[in-house]
Amino acid sequence: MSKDRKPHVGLFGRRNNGKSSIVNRLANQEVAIVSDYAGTTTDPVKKSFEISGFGPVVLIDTAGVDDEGELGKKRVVKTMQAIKLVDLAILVVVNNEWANEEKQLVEAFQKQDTPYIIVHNKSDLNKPTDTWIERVNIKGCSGTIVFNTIDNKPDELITLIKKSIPESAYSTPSLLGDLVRYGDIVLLITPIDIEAPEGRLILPQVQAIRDALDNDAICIVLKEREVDAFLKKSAIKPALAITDSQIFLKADASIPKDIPLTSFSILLAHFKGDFDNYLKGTPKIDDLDNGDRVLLLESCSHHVACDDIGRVKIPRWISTYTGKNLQYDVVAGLDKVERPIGDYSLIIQCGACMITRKQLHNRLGEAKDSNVPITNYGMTIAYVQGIYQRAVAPFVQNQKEIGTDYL
Ligand SMILES: Nc1nc2c(ncn2[C@@H]2O[C@H](COP(=O)(O)OP(=O)(O)OP(=O)(O)O)[C@@H](O)[C@H]2O)c(=O)[nH]1
Ligand SMILES: [Mg+2]
Repeated sequence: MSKDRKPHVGLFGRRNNGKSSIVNRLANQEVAIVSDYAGTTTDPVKKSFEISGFGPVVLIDTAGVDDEGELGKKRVVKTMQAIKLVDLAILVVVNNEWANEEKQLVEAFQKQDTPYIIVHNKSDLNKPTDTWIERVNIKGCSGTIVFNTIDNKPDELITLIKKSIPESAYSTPSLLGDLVRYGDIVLLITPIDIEAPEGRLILPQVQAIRDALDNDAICIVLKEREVDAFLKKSAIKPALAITDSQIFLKADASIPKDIPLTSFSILLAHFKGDFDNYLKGTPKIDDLDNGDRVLLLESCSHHVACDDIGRVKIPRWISTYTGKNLQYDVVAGLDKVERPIGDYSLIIQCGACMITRKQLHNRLGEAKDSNVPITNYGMTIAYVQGIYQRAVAPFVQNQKEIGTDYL
């Protein structure tokens, strides 16, 4: 599903603040040139190594953002561009500085949705004041560290880096990556009913087609009522079938058991959702009891098909499956959830095709912190229809991870 990659961490700040010295501390060796000449590091430099207690990482050391002159300005542009490359930024500050240089960097991190931490370096010379700590620890900042590279161990910094790097930093995601190979045939079952938008396919379907082509696979797109005849007539054995979640049962009956079958929604859940948590959360449907509240999170506010599935179908299916009297709330778009998240016994997130991975993970963060079980639209539908194991199997190597006890 994804290619392993090393998380990228960038060091930013004014010249001479000790960015390169911090790189060396983290690497536990002299990988970067350090000197008291302001402007030692000129271009962004990538250093790939293993941080003890953390693992492999790519550190990007940059030129100071307060560089001057014609050449200096060019360096600053390069430094700012490097923000795009990093999964986490470390802003290195000394002497309680908090002026334009720092503010502009923070603004750029926020604009690019890049998590950042702040290191107050050279604290052996000047300690940060409480006022400074309070001032810099604004929304979006994942934490501050009082540090010096002379005699401080980097352990606390490494722990903060670990905590602040998003999961997405460890992989380059591909929707179908590990599921299909060169020349494989993928069957995409897409109902064209009244809920289908006029004259086009919906985003997850388009994304799946594109991803299959990127993986040099061959796509066959057909409606659910054509599947039986097609398989019989063509003698083609697809490597994978992907169906719209709403016709899971029909697809399950039509697609021979030796062909992996999943849904667009589960594909997306695995691609950009919190899949491991969804796997843990889905079987919690069985624990729902009379009076429990279920929250359905829809990421878009305009899609009629999702609207109906979130507001009508999923509640109906869950109620039928559990036989319990449950309360359902639907929150659309990125609207605020009015009730405290702890009021909910289960959260069901849609495929989130309209929002970014970062937005989705931010949105689910609170639920995760409050230990409220989370699942996904497609996984819920598969679960209550009794085809969950088959639907998630393509993504799960070890069957135990699926939580088959309930089956
Ligand atoms: N006292 C003290 N000096 C430090 C500390 N960290 C770095 N230095 C010194 O500060 C100077 C600049 O350090 P560098 O690591 O080169 O700083 P930099 O931010 O990479 O600088 P540029 O590459 O010029 O932007 C060097 O002389 C370091 O030895 C620290 O925590 N305390
Ligand atoms: Mg440097």
